[in-house]
Amino acid sequence: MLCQKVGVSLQTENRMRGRAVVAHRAHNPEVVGSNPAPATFFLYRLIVILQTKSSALRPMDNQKNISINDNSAAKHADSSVKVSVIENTGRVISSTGSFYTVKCEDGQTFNCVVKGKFRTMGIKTTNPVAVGDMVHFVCMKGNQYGQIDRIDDRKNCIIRKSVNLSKQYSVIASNIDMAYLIVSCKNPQTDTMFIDRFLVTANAYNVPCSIIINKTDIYDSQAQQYAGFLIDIYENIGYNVFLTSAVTGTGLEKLRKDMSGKICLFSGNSGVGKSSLINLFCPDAKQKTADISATYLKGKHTTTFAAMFTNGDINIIDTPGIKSFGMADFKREELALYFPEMKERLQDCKYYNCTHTHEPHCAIKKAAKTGEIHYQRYNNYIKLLNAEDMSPLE
Ligand SMILES: Nc1nc2c(ncn2[C@@H]2O[C@H](COP(=O)(O)OP(=O)(O)OP(=O)(O)O)[C@@H](O)[C@H]2O)c(=O)[nH]1
Ligand SMILES: [Mg+2]
Ligand SMILES: [Zn+2]
Repeated sequence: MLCQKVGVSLQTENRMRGRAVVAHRAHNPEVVGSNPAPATFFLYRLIVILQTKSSALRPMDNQKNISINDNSAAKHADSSVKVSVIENTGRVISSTGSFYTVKCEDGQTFNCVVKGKFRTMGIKTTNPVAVGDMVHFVCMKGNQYGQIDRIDDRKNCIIRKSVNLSKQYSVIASNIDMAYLIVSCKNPQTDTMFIDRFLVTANAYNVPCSIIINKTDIYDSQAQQYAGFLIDIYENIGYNVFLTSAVTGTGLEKLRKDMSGKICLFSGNSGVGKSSLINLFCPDAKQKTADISATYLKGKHTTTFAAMFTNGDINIIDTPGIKSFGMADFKREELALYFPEMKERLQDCKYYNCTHTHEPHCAIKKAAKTGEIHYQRYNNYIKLLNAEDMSPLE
């Protein structure tokens, strides 16, 4: 049976028989995201050999029969092997960091690994492949496992600095039509610095953003006041702000309309209700949710890897909760460009390299004084300008 599925010769199958059972278990779609069985790794290695040993993989037609019978292949399978290799493309819909689920246009999904060399191709991020990426991969006919060998150029992405590796960045997701930053005004309360760090980074990488203020059903007057404060700041500078409750359903219809036809990203602190909202929009998602900690009133980082869910014309990427959002790699001088209300006033500053801190005739400082630029945004700009994770002024 394995013979027919992957086109491996009978002689070879007999040698692999001990592993064949495991391979069949690995065919079970339930294992999406789990470690492939040893036999599967054997098959991956075969693909690598096939690729390196034969430039026979010419982009002619989709399916090829390749025969190998040489010394290096013999290390792995010492007989003539015939394998049908298929080249395929699809979108990465989940990532554990080592394994990726790729969905093709016809809806079929494949469990993929990344070709070894790929990680050392000068990509500084901790994860070369991210959810949302359009990738090319090879797999064997009838097999649900593949190996990614190329990523299409990204239209945009959300990048954040890794918590422990100061010089490394991780791509949260790519090719996003709208990133929704989910915040809460209570249990947990999201601060404006977190919001601004996210918005600035998204802006720097061309990702349009909206804000969702969730958990409105539990707001007391203080939390309601804070929600009003956030709406005042962010609607005034052009961001859409949605008020929702995953418990009562408030605001969900309006949000659903906004998400229609888009690839959406849900990001935010742990415990703000990202997965709970996704479960309502995409019931098949069945994402795990958990109560926030009673002691710290914060989330417990329930979602551990990014995954995209689809329901009709809505696609939402759920992501792990973020504690703090490290700034992406851009120069301090550029910072004001990513504050839309500052960007539109830059030409009125006297000095072209104005940092909007101490310089005379600064249009930004003036607007902050009159309240045209919200004081909280200006304060956050100053804090960010001096933040340790920003590159020094040139
Ligand atoms: N009252 C209330 N509780 C909510 C709402 N949305 C989510 N919750 C609860 O908040 C807790 C955290 O929700 P999750 O959906 O797990 O939060 P998350 O943002 O996905 O958290 P992480 O996966 O840790 O990043 C759960 O107990 C949910 O039931 C809401 O609108 N109102
Ligand atoms: Mg979650
Ligand atoms: Zn200025």
